[in-house]
Amino acid sequence: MKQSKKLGINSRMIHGGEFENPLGSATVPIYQTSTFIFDSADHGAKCFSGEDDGYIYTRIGNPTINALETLVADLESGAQGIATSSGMAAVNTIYMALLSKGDHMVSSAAVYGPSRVVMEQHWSRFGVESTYVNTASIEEIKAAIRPNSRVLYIETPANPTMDITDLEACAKLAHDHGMLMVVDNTFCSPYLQRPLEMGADVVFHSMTKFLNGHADIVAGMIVTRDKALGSKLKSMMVTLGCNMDPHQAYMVIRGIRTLGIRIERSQANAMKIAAYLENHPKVEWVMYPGLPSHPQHALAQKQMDGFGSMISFELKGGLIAGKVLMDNVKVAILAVSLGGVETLIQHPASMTHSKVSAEAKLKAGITDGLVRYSVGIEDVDDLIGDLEQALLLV
Ligand code: LCS
Repeated sequence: MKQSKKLGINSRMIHGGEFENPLGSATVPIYQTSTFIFDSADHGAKCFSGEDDGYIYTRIGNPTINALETLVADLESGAQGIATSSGMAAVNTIYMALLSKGDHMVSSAAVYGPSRVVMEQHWSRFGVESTYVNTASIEEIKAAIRPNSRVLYIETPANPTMDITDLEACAKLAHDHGMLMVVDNTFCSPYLQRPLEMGADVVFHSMTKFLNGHADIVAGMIVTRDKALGSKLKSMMVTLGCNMDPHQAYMVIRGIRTLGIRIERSQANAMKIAAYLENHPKVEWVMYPGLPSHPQHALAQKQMDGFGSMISFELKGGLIAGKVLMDNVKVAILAVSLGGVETLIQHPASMTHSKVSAEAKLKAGITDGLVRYSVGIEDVDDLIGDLEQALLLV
């Protein structure tokens, strides 16, 4: 939709995304095809040379996928969207495009486990170095920067600690040192936080989470602030072959239509649940950016448009008590993933972050007793009642 920039974010989530629509379909059609017919041999050659922007082959481009890419790029205030088969496909496309042998990356210590493990165990085999620090401290980041540092990789709020990093300050620091800043915006979605507007160069998502929102698809998206970087990442994605499928793209477009109302509902629930947990005598601590007790509550207020729906907490009885809780909730589902309409509970130390070394987990604040709770859109009284009955058994 041409004038979409002028509309508010809720309207753009419904009417945004560019696609040709000769038949007047109210929704984006699914072009379930691997390849596209050329008008002539000359036309095919022109498509490959770039003289003609016609579609060639779905790994390279597809109208349904393009509709999603233009939609998310618009929501993130970016120049180009690159859809990927999963969030991890986005992570690896970024690492491969932006880092070479001998380069160094500085990253948040608390990040989604595999984003760190793949760098430390695999990209290191190809000579890429990395240092993991508490990015809530600008001083720690500064101290980690080396002459060969090329990328500052930030996850905020961080999975699963809920630490918040100052995006504007980090973008300035990265650029002062000739580095690119990459932000994993999965926990917020563009509805709550737009890192490109704060100076980031690349933002990406596991769209498996909030953007799709219904726990039925695995998908990823990279968005760049400028076109040249977008072309570089796009050609890497095409070469790696970690493209999205058209049906996947359709599902995410459908999910995004309700992103605003889902987030409003789930974060209102989360605020009440975080306050309930904080006041519960069996709870040791709660980390939720909306609580005044969160160490970066003021920063969260400044750079986020809401506090989201992810909570981490620890019970006074530590891991044993946490396991009793997880085994006894009946409305929340015991499963990994997050950001869906259904409330999920999981144990990062033994599940999503199990492959991160014990030492690294400790340093990043991922304690054995930490329980992660992704709040859905159920009736909040049912969720609190569910926690209440399970906490009685602890
Ligand atoms: N980034 C973040 C912040 C994530 O939470 C995840 C997945 C990814 C990237 C990778 O995305 P995927 O390939 O799964 O689409 N996070 C998960 C989690 O916390 N539980 O299960 C998956």
